Amino acid sequence: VIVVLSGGVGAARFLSGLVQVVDPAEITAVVNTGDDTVLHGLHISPDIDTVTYTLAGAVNPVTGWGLTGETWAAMSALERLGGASWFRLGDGDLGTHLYRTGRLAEGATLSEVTAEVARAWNLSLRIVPVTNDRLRTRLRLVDGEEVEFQDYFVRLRHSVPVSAVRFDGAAQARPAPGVLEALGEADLVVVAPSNPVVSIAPIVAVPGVREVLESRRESVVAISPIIAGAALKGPADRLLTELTGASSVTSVARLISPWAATLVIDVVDKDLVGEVEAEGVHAVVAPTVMHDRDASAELARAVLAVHRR
Ligand code: FO1
Repeated sequence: VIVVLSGGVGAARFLSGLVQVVDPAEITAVVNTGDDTVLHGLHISPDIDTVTYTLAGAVNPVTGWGLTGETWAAMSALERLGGASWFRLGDGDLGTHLYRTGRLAEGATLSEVTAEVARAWNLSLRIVPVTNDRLRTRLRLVDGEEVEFQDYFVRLRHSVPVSAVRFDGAAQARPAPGVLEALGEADLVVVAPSNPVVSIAPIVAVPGVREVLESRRESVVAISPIIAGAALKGPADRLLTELTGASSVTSVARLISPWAATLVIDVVDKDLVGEVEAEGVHAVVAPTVMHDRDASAELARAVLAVHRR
């Protein structure tokens, strides 16, 4: 069994490669819920939906989130009424949020709802939220204001300086059923090329997760989301610079070193192998840019080869 610690778009693309080279029934994605939000009274789980829609072949290929061929009638109606429309919810996507919100109100857990949605899309990999309890990534801006993740990411277009990040609720959160067991028993734990500060860190902040990773550090392989100092998508480079002083594969290595033995870095960063290894992390060089499903499968093969080494 392979467990993949997952954020949104980068993780979804990696998983779309992994399912081509490993039986999906052998894969468990443990997904960040720190980006979850409530808007219009609806519970939205962007990373879970991005992973689900991508593996279903239904994701919008341009944005990497939301459904392909989406229509926007509900958003137009909302705009007419003066409702909040900065977070774009397509008509089909809204169906997912209505279903999730309704099921949670009936008393179902987020893991149950996530499994139901995955089944409806005929997926055979397991998609599990890291926790069924409330977990919210919050960012302190340099002007002192603290905002929730989607406010930072979408409303403020992740273009404002951040002085600190915290994971509200993490200390009280219990791992979702099966998460610690899957991590403890997996042949391999892959850390997807997701933002280490706001996608992977909240997963590791859930009590018990870090401990089990530390205890199995040799089986944990991370993929750097930073290539030549920059993130392909989102604010990982910016946040790493603001919060750790530098954005490079070396800063990623420093963050994961306590609980991951190996970091896969892109070929363009091959000269940084020594720096990464000085952080106590074994560096493996491979093409990591997932242009298409074939490139994703190639990266998945490279990660599996590290493990079989
Ligand atoms: N990202 C945006 O940049 N703008 C949006 O309006 C937006 C809407 C949205 C709706 C549903 C969903 O599942 C994701 C959505 N995202 C949007 C992406 C999301 O904010 C981020 O990709 C993740 O939270 C970061 O991992």
